[in-house]
Amino acid sequence: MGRGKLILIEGLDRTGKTTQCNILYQKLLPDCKLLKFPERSTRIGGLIDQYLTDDSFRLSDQAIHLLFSANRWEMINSMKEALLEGKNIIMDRYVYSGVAYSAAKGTNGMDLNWCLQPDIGLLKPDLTLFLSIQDVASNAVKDGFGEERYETLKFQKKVKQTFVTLLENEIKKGDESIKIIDVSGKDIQEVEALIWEIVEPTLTTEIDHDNFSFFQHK
Ligand code: FDM
Ligand code: MG
Repeated sequence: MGRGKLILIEGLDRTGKTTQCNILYQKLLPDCKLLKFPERSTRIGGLIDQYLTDDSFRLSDQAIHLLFSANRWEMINSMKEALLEGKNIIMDRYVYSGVAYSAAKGTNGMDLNWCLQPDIGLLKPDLTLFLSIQDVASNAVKDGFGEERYETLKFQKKVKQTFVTLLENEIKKGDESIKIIDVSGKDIQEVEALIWEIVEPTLTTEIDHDNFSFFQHK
C-alpha cells in the first residue's frame, strides 16, 4: 500500500483557505486528516495564540518565528503516522506562511533564507495550492479582518510580495508541487472546482510507503 498524500492550501488571510480545506476534507473522508497551523491547542500553540490576539504580549520577531516552526515540529510524528497509515492530510497553512509572514516584517537578518532554516527537515507537501488574490484591499474589508496582529492592509501587501517571491522562485527552480490559483472574484464552488482539478490526479498517483520529501537547504 502506498502512503497518504500531504496537501497544503496556502494564502493570505481571508482568501478562503479554511473553507476550501474543510470542503476537501469532507470529500476525502474517512481516510483523511485535517490540520491547521498554527495548531493553537498545544502549549506552544497557546503562546502563538496569545501573541496573535494580544498586542501587549511582546516577543522578538526571531522568537515568535521559532515558535511557529516548533509548532510544526511538534506535529511531525503524528503526521508521519497518519501518512503511513494511508491517510491523506489536508493542511491549512504550513512552512510557506511561516517564511512569508516573518520575512515580510523586514527585520534585520530575517531574510527568506534565514526564515526557512528552522523548517529544514520538515515533511514537504506533495501538493501546495496557493490561493492568490489580485486586490489585497478587497480582503481587508471582509468581516473579522483586523482582529489579529498581522491583519493590517499594509502588512498583508508585504506578505503578498514575500509569498510571490518565495513561491515563484521555487516554481522557477523546477518545483512542480506548487500551484498558484487566482481566486479573485471567484465564488466558493468555482474555487472548489479549480482545486479539485489539481488535487484529483495527485490523489490517484501512487507514492511508495517510505518515499517522503523534506524541506532542504538551498
Ligand atoms: N502565521 C502562520 C505565521 O506568521 N507564521 C506561521 O508559521 C504560520 C503557520 O499566523 F496571520 C500567521 C498567519 C496568520 C496568523 O493564522 C494566524 P490563521 O490562519 O489566520 O489562524
Ligand atoms: Mg487569520
